Order: sequence, then C-alpha cells, then structure tokens
Amino acid sequence: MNTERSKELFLEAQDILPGGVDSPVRAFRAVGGHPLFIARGQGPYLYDVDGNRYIDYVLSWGPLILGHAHPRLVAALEQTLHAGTSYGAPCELEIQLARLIRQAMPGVEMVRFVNSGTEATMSALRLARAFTGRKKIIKFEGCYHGHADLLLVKAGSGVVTLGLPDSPGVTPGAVQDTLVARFNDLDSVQALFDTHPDDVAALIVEPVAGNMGVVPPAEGFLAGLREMADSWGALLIFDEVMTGFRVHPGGAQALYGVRPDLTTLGKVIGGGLPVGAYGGRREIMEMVAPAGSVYQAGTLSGNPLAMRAGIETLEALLDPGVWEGITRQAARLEAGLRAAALRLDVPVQVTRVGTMWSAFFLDQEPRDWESVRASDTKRYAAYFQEMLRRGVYLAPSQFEAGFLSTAHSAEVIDATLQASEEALQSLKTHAP
Ligand code: KE4
Repeated sequence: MNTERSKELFLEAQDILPGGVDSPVRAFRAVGGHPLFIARGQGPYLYDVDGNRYIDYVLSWGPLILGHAHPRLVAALEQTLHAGTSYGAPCELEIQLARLIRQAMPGVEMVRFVNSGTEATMSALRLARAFTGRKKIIKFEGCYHGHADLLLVKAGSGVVTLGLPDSPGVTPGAVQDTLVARFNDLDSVQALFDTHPDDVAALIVEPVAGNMGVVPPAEGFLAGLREMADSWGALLIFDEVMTGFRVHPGGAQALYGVRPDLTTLGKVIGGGLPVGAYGGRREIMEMVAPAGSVYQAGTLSGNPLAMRAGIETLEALLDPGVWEGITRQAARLEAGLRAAALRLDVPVQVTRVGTMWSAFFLDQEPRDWESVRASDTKRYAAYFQEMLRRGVYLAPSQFEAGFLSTAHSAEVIDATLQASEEALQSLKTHAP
C-alpha cells in the first residue's frame, strides 16, 4: 500500500506541530509506522492523501456515530452556516440541544455547554467542590477525563493514596487533593473514604471505561459508588464524554440504572464539531455563573454550528430502528472477532458495550487497569498494521476504544471480519 504522501506530510508536520499531530495518540507511536494524513471521510470510510480507503473504527474517537459527512448533517450545517458561525450571544439551538440531552438523560436537569470534554470535567469538578465545600476528588486508575491539571495523576504506590503528577508541568499542589482508586474495586474506594471521611467532594468515573480499552463495570460497581457517595456526602460524577449516546441512547446511566449527580458529555453530542457539556441536578447547576457564583466561561460555547450538529445527530439516533441497527452490527462484529480468535487459537478478549468495543491481546477477561496492562501490545501493534494493510483503520493503541456508526453496514462488518481472520492468521505465521 502506497502511503508516500502521508509520509512526506508527516515530515513537514513535525517541523511545525509537536510530534506532527494535534493530539498525541494520533502519532501512531504505540503501533509503529507513520500516521496517515486524511483527505476525506465518507460514511464508514476514511480516504488518505494517497487515495487508500479504510473502514474507520476510530470515527474521530467516538463523535461520528452517523459516520462521515452524513447527508442530513451536511445539509443542516450548510443551512446554519449561512446564518453565521458564532454569535457570542444566546441562540435557540442551545435550548434545543439541551432539551434533547435532558429527554435522554432525565437526571441532567440543567446543562452548560463548553467546547471539549476536558472543559466539561474540569468545570464539573470545580462545581462539585463548590457545592460540597470539600477539596478531595477520587478518580480511577485507567480512566481518562481530559488533560486538566488536577486529573493528570498516576496512581501512587499502594502506600501513597494521593495522586502523583503524571506530566511535567503539573505541580504537586495541583494534584494534592486527587485520590486514585481501582476501577471495579469498591474496597479501594472505601479505603479512601476511611482515610478522608469528610473531605471528598466527588467521585468521577467513566461508567464504562473506554480509555484503557473498553472495560465494562463489574456487577454492582456503579450502584456501589452511588451508595458510597450518598453515605459519605460526596457527589457522583459520570464522565459520559465517551459513553454518552454510545452505550445506550440514554448513556450508561440509563443502561445500568444508576443516576449520577453530575454528568459530563462530549463527542457524540457535537456530531464531530467541538462540543462538551456538564449537567445534572438543578440545585447544583444553579451554582454556575451567572446564576450562581461558580465561574466558568467560553468564547464559542453554544455556537450555532456545533449546536446544530449535535441536534441533528441526537435526533437521527431517535429515528425508529436506528439504535437497534447499529447495535446489531456491533454484536456481529464482536461475535465474529471472538469466533475467529477462538478458531485460530489466538488469545484475544473482545469487549463491547453498545457501539464501543475493544480487542485485547490478553488471556483473561480484562477487569481493571492492572489486568489490561498485561496486554501483548506488540501483538496488538502487529494486528493493527495487518488490518491497516487490509483497509481497516483501528485505534492506534491497545488502550483505546473502537466505535461503530450507522454507516457500518453488514457488508462493511463482513469485510472487517474477513480482514481480521487474515490478519490473525498472519500473526500466527509471523509471530511478532
Ligand atoms: P476532549 O477534551 O478530548 O474533548 O475530551 C476529554 C475526555 C474526557 N472524558 C473521556 C471519557 C474521554 O474519553 C475524553 C477524550 N478521549 C480521548 C480518547 N481516548 C480523545 C482522543 C485524544 O485524546 O486524542
């Protein structure tokens, strides 16, 4: 496969963009080779600058649940564009999108739009601290909530329960109130509450982990977090930036029947344009300026283009049969990948919740960050390259989620399964 033009552009890009990209994971460092420069997307496909076509399972890291350049979205955005791109003033589209979110997630009684998931989680945590008057926050190993300083922590050793800075530039002060627990381990949360009984403002969790690869919550885990938050007077924040409108039309909170106090959103609610949001109980949200005193602001928050893209995307998902269709194909993909790995005797664990999925090169079912870390990342990298050669574009890291769109037809899934069979076969004959 000829990717010369991508190679040239990557060289040029590295001169002016750090690492040649605008977000680290895109640089293919976890899978080798050079990233592909994309010329366009259409339906389930990406086309690179050398004219190669790929079935896209990254879908801009989740937002494109309707696939690339969906006619309904293009038409709506064209129409909105002629009315301007941003007003810096309220517009009705903000109310419309907020109502669609509340209709899907009744626990989100009020919403504030921002421009990224990072802004959403950063703001939700500030709000939780203001509402409770407490300082500490609990996050979970392997969960990612954007790059705000207070969240860039790595789990300390068993002894150190306080987070340690996980990036240069993050000061110990910025993370001194960030505690780290283990996903799917309620005892690790209990231990933190026992140590800091009256000072935890909030627990923030990806209700289905997507940023260590897709790891579903264990039975009772989310309900256990709800109970603990209630008994210790902390808020429960579901970071549904990835899971929102991906694992269920009402998000993980609908799927698992656990209502958080605050929810953060992004990705799908912008349909591919930059949107984030945080929302939840009215009494909490009414503390957000200018209704209340918790400051947060944004130049492009609620801009008409992004709002319109979100409205069209969420409305399309409500059309009869759309959700069933996409989850049917996702189930076929999961079953097919699992069957091929079994048949070829390659240790692969396929996980899926709704329309997000992962294939771990692991012997055991993944449960938390500790278990996924045992993945054979060399084998994943080889599989990634074998699939890319066969026209299938997977997440360029074992520790990321794959996604599906309404454009991933049965034929597209069949082609993917065929490529995967050949890729796994090739791994067997040329063990990396
Ligand atoms: P953004 O600031 O990237 O819009 O959202 C941050 C964020 C917050 N919460 C969750 C659960 C997320 O998954 C994300 C962002 N996800 C990554 C994918 N692992 C975005 C891709 C990237 O960083 O390039």
